[in-house]
Amino acid sequence: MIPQFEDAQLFPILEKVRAGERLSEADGLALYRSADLLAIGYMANLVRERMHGNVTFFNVNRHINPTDVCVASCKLCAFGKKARDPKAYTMSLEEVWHRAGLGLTEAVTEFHIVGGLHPELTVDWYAEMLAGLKQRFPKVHLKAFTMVEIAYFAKRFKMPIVEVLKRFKEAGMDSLPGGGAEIFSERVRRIICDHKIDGNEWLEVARAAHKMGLKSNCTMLYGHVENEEDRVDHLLRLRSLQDDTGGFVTYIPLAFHPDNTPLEHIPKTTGFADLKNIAIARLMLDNIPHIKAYWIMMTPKIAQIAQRFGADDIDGTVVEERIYHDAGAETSQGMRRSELLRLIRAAGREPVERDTAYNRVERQENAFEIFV
Ligand code: V47
Repeated sequence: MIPQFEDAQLFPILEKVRAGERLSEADGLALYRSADLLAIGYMANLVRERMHGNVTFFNVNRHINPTDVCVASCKLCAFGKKARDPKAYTMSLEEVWHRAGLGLTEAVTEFHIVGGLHPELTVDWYAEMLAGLKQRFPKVHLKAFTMVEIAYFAKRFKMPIVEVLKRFKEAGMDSLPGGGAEIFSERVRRIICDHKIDGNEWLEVARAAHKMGLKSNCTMLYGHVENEEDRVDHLLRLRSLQDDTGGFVTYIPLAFHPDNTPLEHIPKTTGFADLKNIAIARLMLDNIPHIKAYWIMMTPKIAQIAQRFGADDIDGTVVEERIYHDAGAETSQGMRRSELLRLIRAAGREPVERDTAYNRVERQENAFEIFV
């Protein structure tokens, strides 16, 4: 069957997609330059259903942000604060462990832990935080620290990156989240996150983690001052590292939220752009198993439609999100498990609760509600 495409230039890409062939840089650019969202979504959905059938994955997780104190001053960020800012916070270890336990914690399978680049917290403090969480919640997977935090710790603690990773792995870190990658283009990084590690360093920390057997996610921040070439370059660099290590589990495109950042003049992304970024990722990243439509960032409505545009994951209950809400996100800070199930089913997909490694979690529907 030949589907109706408005943009005839996409037919050669359709042939490649049908044959399971890898798409090129030129294909990536053609996709970004096309307005035929339905054609792009159709192709991404073919790939998504070939890989995951009718399933949409979600998890029951909780975000923990131990501190918002950050030595960096990234223009993209509304979360980080200077230590002298009266609104800045740093939790005590007891507070981290207490907050982790709020609500019905036996339901949670993952803690997602990221924070600012704090100038004073020590390697022992972080290791104790992880060990304390593991001791109190031995069944919960600790997905902790972006590549940017790991690189900063290495510099500040004067330890090689592999030693930092090793220390945290021994303390209980199970994997790493995908944040901090932003966009690898140096020209763009100079504008949105000057002084942060560069794209190559981000990739090298990920490589070191993967080599040690730690899996991670990966992200791309879009919708600010980047162009189509920057986005395709970013995807290809992730794909290339994945060819080497196989360590990325999930890719999450992150839409820039401008409120309360120095880049507030930039308009918010559109639903069209959000869906296109999901679909093009599914088409270009043929070696990364999962594409996540993060509902906090895209809104539950777009994340739901994204399940027909290439995404196979919608993230989880989250419970207490700060990074996007400081930047003006209007979504709620958490979602009940029953609501996730409803959204997924209404998109005609079969919801499957997963743990961080995408093993199925079996439990009785509505046997509990996790919430604070
Ligand atoms: O690293 C910061 C981005 C990331 C803004 O691995 C912003 O499963 C938009 O990485 N507007 C944190 N984006 C979120 C993240 C994430 C989220 C969900 C799941 C996973 C995962 C990872 O958010 C930061 C940065 O790239 N960010 N400020 C902002 N104003």
